[in-house]
Amino acid sequence: MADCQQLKAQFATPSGVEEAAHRMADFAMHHKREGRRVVLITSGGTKVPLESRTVRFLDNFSSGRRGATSAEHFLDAGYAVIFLHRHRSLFPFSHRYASLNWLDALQLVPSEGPRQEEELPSGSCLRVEVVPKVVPGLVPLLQHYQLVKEAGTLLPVEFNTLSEYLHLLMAAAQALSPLGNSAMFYLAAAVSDFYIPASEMPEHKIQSSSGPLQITMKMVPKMLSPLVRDWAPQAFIISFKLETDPTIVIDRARQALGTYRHQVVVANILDTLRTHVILITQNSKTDLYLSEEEASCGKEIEEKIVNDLNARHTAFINQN
Ligand code: 9Z3
Repeated sequence: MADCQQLKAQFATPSGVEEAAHRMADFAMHHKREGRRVVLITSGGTKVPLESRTVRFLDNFSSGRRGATSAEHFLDAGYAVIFLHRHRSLFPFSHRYASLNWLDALQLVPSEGPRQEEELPSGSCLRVEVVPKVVPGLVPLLQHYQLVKEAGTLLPVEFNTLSEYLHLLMAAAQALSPLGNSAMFYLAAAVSDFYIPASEMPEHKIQSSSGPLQITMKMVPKMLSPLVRDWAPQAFIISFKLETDPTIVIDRARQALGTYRHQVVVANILDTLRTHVILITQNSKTDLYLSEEEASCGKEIEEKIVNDLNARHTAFINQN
């Protein structure tokens, strides 16, 4: 089991963590005063370096879509959101246009009047305009995003490596501890189970001339254990369990609940992760599905997950 001191000894504190810790603490205290619940969402994969002057690393498939979409639904439900996400993974609101080349969404038009943006050497003036059909739904989305920005209810915090993730999660747990049971942890990031300790990593790029590569990796300490037991014992904690084999996913989720004794495991299977999840608690199992019809109308399964968890969080607060 890992505690703060052990983790700090195993993973040197990356730069920037202290500053992010202050931002998270200020954010949490502000929203506590406003009477708002706060959810910490972790999102995206982690990068595990194989060399200290890193050229190669081990990564995973997570796009951050689950976390980004869930953040929007938590904001709609009145939560303040700390969005702890992998650098360049999908981001709330903008993820809808993630596959777009922005240059295709913009066009240059001759500019009239005084608010010209760029004067070309020829003396003609042009301004940039959005091509609406390339970015459908942009206006309401932008309005929504700007409202969230004005309300100050979304705090993005970035990580890149496994070590940054671990330190920032620890700092977030400290930041949220004054909120007691009105804090929620929604741990959707796909965190590596394996890493190479700094002391065992080659400094320079591994040479292919040395032949086939064999590496031995250590187990990453299970953060859920100290999180539930020591760092946020009053909070409402949700972990995710991903499997590729549907026959084992429920058992594995129940095992995690038994081991860590937190509130909910959201189980999902790689092939169906956008249309089916199973919410497991100590005494319940709830299947949530997204039908083809719902998907074709732009509905997302995260809306159902967040509605369900919001209700469970209310019951949890009232019970405690
Ligand atoms: C999940 O299961 C998430 O739902 C996904 C979302 C990563 C599948 P995307 O980011 O995907 O929308 O592309 N997250 C947790 C996965 C995980 O690694 N869980 C660990 C495990 O299963 C426990 S914390 O052992």
